[in-house]
Amino acid sequence: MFYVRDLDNEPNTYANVFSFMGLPLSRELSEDVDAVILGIPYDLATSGRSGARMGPTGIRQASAQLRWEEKRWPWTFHLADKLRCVDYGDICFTDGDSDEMLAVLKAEASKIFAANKTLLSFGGDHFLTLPLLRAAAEKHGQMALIHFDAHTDTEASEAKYNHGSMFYHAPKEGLIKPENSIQVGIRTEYDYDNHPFQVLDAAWVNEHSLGEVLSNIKQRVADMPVYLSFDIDCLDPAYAPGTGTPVSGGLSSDRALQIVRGLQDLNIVAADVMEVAPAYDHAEVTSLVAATLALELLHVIAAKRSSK
Ligand SMILES: [Mn+2]
Repeated sequence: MFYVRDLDNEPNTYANVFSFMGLPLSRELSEDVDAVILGIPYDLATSGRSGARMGPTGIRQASAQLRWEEKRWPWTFHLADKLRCVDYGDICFTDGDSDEMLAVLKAEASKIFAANKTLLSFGGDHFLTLPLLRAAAEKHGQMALIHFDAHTDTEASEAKYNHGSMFYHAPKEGLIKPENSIQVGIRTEYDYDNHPFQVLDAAWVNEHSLGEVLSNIKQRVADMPVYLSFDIDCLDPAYAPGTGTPVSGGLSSDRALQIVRGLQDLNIVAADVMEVAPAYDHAEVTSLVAATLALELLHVIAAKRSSK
C-alpha cells in the first residue's frame, strides 16, 4: 500500500517535499520494488560552471508540482499500477573525496542492479554516467547508449574525473557498443572523421520529423539493452538555463519529451538525468523539465509492463 497514492491524504504540493514525486524513501530492495531513484550530489568533474551537486534536490523539489495528476498526460495508465518505485535518497561521501564517491556509487549502483531493479539516477555532473555504466554492464553486459547532449563527451582524456570524456572511455572498457549507440542534440565540435557513434545533431533534430528521429534511434539501438543518458544541456538554454555548460540552439522541452515518450518499445535497463545546476536556474524551469523528463522515463519503462 506504500506504493499506491492515497489521494484523500495527499500533502499540499509545496509541502513535505522530501522525495521524487513523493515516493517512499527507502533503501530496501525488496522483490516488489521495480525501479529505484538515486541522487548523486557530485560536481567536481565539471569543466565549466559547477553547481550540479544541487541537481538531485532541485529535481525532487520541482517534482512536487507534478504530483497532482492521477494519470500523467498523455499516458493511459497509473504509473504505480505497472512500476513500483522507491527513492533511494542520495549517496553519501566525504566532501571533496572523489575516490570515495566513486567507490560508494559503484557499490550502491551494483547492489541495485544485482537486485534486478531498473535504476534512474539524478546528477550531479555527467562524469557520473561512467561509473553507472560500469555497474549496469556487470548486470546487463554491453549496452546501447542513447545519449541526449549538446556535447559528445568523447574527449580523449585520461583524467580520472572529467565530465567530457565518459564516452571515450565507455566503449574502450566494453561497457557500450558504439555501433548501436546514438547521440542526440549535439551542437559542439567533435572528431567528425573518427567518431564511432551516430550523431543526430541539434539542427538535424529540429529540422526533421519526430518519426524520422525515432526511427533513426530505434534502428541504431536494435534489440540491445539500453542505457539512456540525458544531459539537460541537450535542451536549448531558453528551456534549461540551469546547467554548467549551456549551448544555444538546442531542443525544446516539448521536442525532447516527445522523443523520450516515443522510446517505449525499447529495453531501457537504466537511465539518468544529469547536469541540472539549480543556482543558474530561473523560476525552476530547468529543474521542472528535468523532473518531467524523469517522470516520463518512468512511464516509458512502465509502458510495456503488465499491471500488478
Ligand atoms: Mn553536455
